[in-house]
Amino acid sequence: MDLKILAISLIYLFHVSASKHEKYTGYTLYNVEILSQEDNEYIKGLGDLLELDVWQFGSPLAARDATIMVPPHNHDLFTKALIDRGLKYSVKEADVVRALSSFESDCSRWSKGRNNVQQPFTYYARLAEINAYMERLAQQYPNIVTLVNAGLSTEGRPINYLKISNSNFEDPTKPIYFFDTTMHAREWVTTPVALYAVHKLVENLEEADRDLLENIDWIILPVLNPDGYEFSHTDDRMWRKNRSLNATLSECYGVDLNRNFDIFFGDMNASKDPCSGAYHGSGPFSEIESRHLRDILHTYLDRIQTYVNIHSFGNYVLYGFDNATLPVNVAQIHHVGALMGAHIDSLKLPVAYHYAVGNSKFVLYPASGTSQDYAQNLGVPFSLTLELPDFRYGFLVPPEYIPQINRETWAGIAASARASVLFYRNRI
Ligand SMILES: *[C@@H]1O[C@H](CO)[C@@H](O)[C@H](O)[C@H]1NC(C)=O
Ligand SMILES: *[C@@H]1O[C@H](CO)[C@@H](O)[C@H](O)[C@H]1NC(C)=O
Ligand SMILES: *[C@@H]1O[C@H](CO)[C@@H](O)[C@H](O)[C@H]1NC(C)=O
Ligand SMILES: CC(=O)N[C@H]1CO[C@H](CO)[C@@H](O)[C@@H]1O
Repeated sequence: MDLKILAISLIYLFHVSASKHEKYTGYTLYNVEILSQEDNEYIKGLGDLLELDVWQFGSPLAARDATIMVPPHNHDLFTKALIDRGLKYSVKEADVVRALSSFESDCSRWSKGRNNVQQPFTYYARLAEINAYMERLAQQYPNIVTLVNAGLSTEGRPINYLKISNSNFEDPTKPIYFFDTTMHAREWVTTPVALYAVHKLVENLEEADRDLLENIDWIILPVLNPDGYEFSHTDDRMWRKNRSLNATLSECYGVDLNRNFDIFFGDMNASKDPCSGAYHGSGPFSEIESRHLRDILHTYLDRIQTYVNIHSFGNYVLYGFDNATLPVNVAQIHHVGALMGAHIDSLKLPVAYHYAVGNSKFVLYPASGTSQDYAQNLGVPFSLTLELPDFRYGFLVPPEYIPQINRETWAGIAASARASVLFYRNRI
């Protein structure tokens, strides 16, 4: 390339990357010690007043801090409000732009080191690469892998999933294990986990894992929110919702898909405000993406034994219901969730939390309209939410950690899948 063109491209790249993060100038990330559910309530209340972005609520049970991003004009009000309530806090990241830039350069360094030979579960791949990988596997392993297009997103991107089965997905004696990732756009580290699971089942099935294909059919959906995911790459790394716009209501884009399901809709800690990160949408299933997920659950309901909605971050395995009523088979759900957490913990890094396992309302914070509660209420025996580790980086998990998260999470998925088989045979 001509040097002048190179220089211009570099300036352009630098400019794009700097201006992309500009909106976070002066934003700060805080840790806040949470001692009770009421403290989370208090934070939630402040959130609406002070335009906070609550990356994660705290858990009094698991002794975990909340992680909260605060805009520059509200730092003082925010810290004053914490002091008023006697909440301890610390600055986790004084300069969010710096953290974003450092994450970005980390990603490009990681990619350069890859020499174009790595598979898309080893880095933060773009949607096109993820879809290409899925297509390639479907072509290369037609006896095991079927690529299904669930439909399009609002902006017309395909929402794809893979069915993986060595019995043509037709054996009624096999349970289905279904999981999805990247429902929230900025939770990038979840999608590699899905692609790695596909890899382990299809391209790299070990002798010791043969039972996972013999005894189970799989549905794996790596990017539930493709518009939001791409937007988080091109425009705003911190985007959470989808990219829908209801111009009659508001100028703000996006719905929190995990508040949009038809269960306790709008009851607990979802937002009616279209500008909020937890906006629940104009009604249950107003969003195309949540409807696609609903339809998969309904289509395969008779055989789905376990559904897992995978998020980042916090090291939790959670289950319903968020209205403080436990499902009747809670003992079995807890057993499967605890197995999952323990298997992940057995491979965890020292810096990571141990997994906390329990009801989402009691362990963390109640939310309404989640796919977890929807699936549980629909009749999926084990419906879980898995929150992956962040190693203290929040959503900006450096790519060096991807192989670790893939490996440990796969151990948890495999263990819970094996347990599902026994319960399915006994119809629990
Ligand atoms: C987002 O929300 C809009 C409307 O609220 C919906 O029509 C659309 O299907 C959703 N999905 C995407 C990817 O925008
Ligand atoms: C937009 O909002 C209005 C008012 O709540 C609602 O009646 C309408 O169905 C919404 N449209 C979409 C596409 O969600
Ligand atoms: C909570 O929701 C579940 C599932 O819909 C329902 O069975 C239960 O009765 C509800 N509990 C309360 C207290 O409303
Ligand atoms: C701010 C808010 O809506 N908080 C609610 C969260 O959910 C709990 C449990 O239902 C309610 O008690 C809070 O009022």
